[in-house]
Amino acid sequence: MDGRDLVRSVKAVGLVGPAQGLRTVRAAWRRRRTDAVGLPARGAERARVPGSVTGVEPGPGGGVVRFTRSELRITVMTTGAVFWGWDGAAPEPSYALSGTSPEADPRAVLEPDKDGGWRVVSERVTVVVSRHGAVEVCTPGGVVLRKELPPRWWEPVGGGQARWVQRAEVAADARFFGLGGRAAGPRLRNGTYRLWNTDPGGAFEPGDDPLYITMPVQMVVSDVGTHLVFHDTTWDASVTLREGEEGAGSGHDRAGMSELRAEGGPLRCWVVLGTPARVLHVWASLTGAPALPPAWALGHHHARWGFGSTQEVRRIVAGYRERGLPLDAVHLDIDHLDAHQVFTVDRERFPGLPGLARELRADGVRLVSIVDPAVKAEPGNAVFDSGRAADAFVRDASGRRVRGLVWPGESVYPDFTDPRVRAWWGDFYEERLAQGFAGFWHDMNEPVSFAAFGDTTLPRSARHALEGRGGDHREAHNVYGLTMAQAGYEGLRRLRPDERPFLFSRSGWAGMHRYGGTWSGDVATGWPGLRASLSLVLGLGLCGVPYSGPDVGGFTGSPSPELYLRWFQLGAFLPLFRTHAALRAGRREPWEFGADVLEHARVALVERRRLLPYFMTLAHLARRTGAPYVRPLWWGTPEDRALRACEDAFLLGDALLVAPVLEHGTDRRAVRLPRGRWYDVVTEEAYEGPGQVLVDAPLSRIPVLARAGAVVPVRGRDGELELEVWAPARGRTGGGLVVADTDDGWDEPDIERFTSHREGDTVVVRREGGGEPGYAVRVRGK
Ligand code: NBV
Repeated sequence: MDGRDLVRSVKAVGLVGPAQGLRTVRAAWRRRRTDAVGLPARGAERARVPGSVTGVEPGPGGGVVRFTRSELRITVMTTGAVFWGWDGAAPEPSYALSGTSPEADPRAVLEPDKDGGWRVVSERVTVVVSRHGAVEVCTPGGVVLRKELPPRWWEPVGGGQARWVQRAEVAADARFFGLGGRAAGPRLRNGTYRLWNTDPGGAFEPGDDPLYITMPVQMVVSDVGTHLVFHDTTWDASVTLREGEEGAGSGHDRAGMSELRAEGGPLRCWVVLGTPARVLHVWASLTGAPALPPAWALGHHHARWGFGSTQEVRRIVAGYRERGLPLDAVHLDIDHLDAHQVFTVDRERFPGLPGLARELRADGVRLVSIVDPAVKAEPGNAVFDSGRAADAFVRDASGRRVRGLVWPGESVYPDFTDPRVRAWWGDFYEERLAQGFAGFWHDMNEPVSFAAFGDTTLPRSARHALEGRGGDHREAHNVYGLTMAQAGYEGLRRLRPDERPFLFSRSGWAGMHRYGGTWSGDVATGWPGLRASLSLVLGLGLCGVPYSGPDVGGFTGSPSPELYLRWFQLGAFLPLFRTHAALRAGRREPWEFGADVLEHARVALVERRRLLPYFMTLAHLARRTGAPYVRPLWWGTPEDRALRACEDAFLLGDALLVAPVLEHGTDRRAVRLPRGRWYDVVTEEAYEGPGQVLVDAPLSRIPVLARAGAVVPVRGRDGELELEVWAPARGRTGGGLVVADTDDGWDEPDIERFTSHREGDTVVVRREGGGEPGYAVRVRGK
């Protein structure tokens, strides 16, 4: 047991109590024993590199380059996305891709390059392969964005999974983002980042890594260009990043470096270059469109572990109503279940749930249910009995059902990597829908099994179907949450075909956005946790997961009124706006922190409600273009190094810049502005970018600035959609998009486009193609 294990075992005992504590020790031993028997022993290994080029075979989009000890397939797609795979690796099968295979670019040509190498030339990208297997991805102008050195494999002498390492060089000024949800970002500093979905146990702070969602997706931004790189392997891996150094004109730059070491899986990679917007657009075309949340899910959600009874839920909802505070959803945590068992209800403390749901619904409030994957291993538990009959649970190498320890006690785990099991599990959402739930919150799906030491998950030797290919937990672990989300999403689509499912999941992997969003998980209450909340949302957005948000107020303990308020004010501008806290944590209702906080929180809630049409528009744009709602300041100008360094503010869509207060005792803060004119949305004072300005940040609000010329859809006093237009600077024009949708169904509203310009002192707004805007227009910032 090392130091980390000790901390974890103390935490585990703290969570489950002393009686369970002993069981976590037993569970840890059991997992260790299972692996001792079930995992292949690591014997002697042999190293391998590709060797030298022996020939080529041209094919659509590029072709295959053969080496003495491997072969490399390169395909450039019509979108400009580059795929390359060693040892015969092809794009499929893949958990990340959406299944609609991208089309190879028929115009790309494979031709000889200097020194015995080869290159694939296409309109958007050139890929150069050296004689020894280095792969350079270059812009059409010939600038190298990324150079992958020849890979190295270590192969077990007796056969089996090969480990591999792939090192890449990038520009000296390049900055790294992504790799899933990381608490210490969004810019990823030098260090090693593990790719293994992990419940940190207890609550996490910026230093805790990895967390619940890891993915081998990086966005790399440098002066010469932006690219996204995706190493498509689900296996346990780690990425070491080292930013480069510039030799201050001496010509001796040290390149940036990114090295991926994987415990197995195919060595294959996607690279997309272009602007951040283009890169994510292509990424969404490869991996599928982000799920569109129903309109209500863009409002305010209130959750808590431990409401404890329907009376308490009614009291909270009445508290919001009596104070005139908008509320759209209430989330019930595991305490509403019968002895923590999934798909059950504690009917004593939560009697008549369907009635409660109807009552809340009449007030415009939806109920959301937690769903944990682990099933209590007890005959008589309906899910267990049915899953046993359907052979739905994960087994070990000797064929026994793997048991873990979670909230309901001894539990078994559905194998969501089996399509049959996904269909079986999806049907259980019928029970939830019958209880009146409208949305679903997937938790503990890393998956977690409490353990006093070692990994708090399933044994690495546990067997999984992996879509019929068969394999073990080393390969399936990282996609457990993703495939559970798929099961839930597809089940809901069958059960309620007319409604957009609302689902968000703690764990996931590349591609999870097809099924729903995510949230921060158990972020520690404290100012560092507040900062981590923003890091997670930004980083996930750059990996293609646009809908997320933190536990406002933090998961643990009791935030000071100031911290609570600052968190609330930030949360109001993030896609998932949810207050939540742990069982024994302090209150999180806006009225529990004094009259001032209540009034300031009210302002944030009312502003969120006013901005709902804008959020809905951003949700539609995310689905159609892959662009996240929340974007780093460098989104439109990645070559601006000062913006690249800025981590404490963000763009919400094209129109707004939000500068949250992330420090105690602040009433003014510095804000970095991208170029152009920006208006403080409250004072209407105009600032000119690029540059840094000092802006008031009194307790009553965080600075929000609107881009001059922006046309923003908002909800007017009568509830009708209006256009809020921020005056363009003289001689400039502006505009904005609107997707008017208040629905929860599948209608495809049009994208309406508007332009703004000045005629003398008058600001004129036109619908694209000419004509009146068709909505009330309110001009601001003149
Ligand atoms: O279900 C209880 C909690 C939940 O409130 C939280 O949001 C999840 O992240 N859950 C974790 C399990 C217990 C964590 C200590």
